Amino acid sequence: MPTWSLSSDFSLIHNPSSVWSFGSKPAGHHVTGMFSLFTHLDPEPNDYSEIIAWFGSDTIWYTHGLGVYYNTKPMNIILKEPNTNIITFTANGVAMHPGDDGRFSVVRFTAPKDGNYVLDTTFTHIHNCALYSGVYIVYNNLTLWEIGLAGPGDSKSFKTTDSITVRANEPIDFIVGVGLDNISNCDMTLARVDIHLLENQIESPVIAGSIGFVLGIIFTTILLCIYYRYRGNRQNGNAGYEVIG
Ligand SMILES: [Ca+2]
Repeated sequence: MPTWSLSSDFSLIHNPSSVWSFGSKPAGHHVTGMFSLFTHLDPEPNDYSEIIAWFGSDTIWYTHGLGVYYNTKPMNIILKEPNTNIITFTANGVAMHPGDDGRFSVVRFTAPKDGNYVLDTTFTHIHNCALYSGVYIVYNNLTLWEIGLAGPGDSKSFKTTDSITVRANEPIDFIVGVGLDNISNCDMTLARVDIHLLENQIESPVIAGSIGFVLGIIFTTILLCIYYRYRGNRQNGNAGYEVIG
């Protein structure tokens, strides 16, 4: 079963990379605004260079906050910010932070093929000073899930009970916004996103149809053979009868 994991697939070189792209959506359009790609990757500039982040062209570390962050180490890293707040970055985890102007941080999954996809996601506040954040899952500008996080460590999960049918190249966006308090302070949010493609969901009717078609031809051929052999025997029988008669 093909599987994609936001944290396992994280690229330190390319954006987009494979099915994932990182970027933002503007404030004031809820979560359906135009997606803009982040443009550069920077390591934390002080003592935590193992934490890196993708930012847009107007953002660097400790400016607007808007980015997608990644802990490159297989262990938790506790980052003490210059303003004394603390963020616990989970081992090899991806985190998202909205902009101080209300822009949304977006991780976009682009479906590589038509199929039925299963989404398994968890969003968790990792700032010690966390207040309110909003998290969203949007498919083709249709909101599949929208919920608020409140306070340090708050965590919410979304898993499709069934699968959702997605066509090739359609996007599913995983989004973190400023939330109910309408400010971005302490909104750093861990994002675990795992996606599975169910196999043979689309192909199976085609295969079943092909098998049925082939069986139909074989069955028809057998019937025709029986019919012609029967007719042949009957004609021979008639001919014999006439000669005798
Ligand atoms: Ca907030």
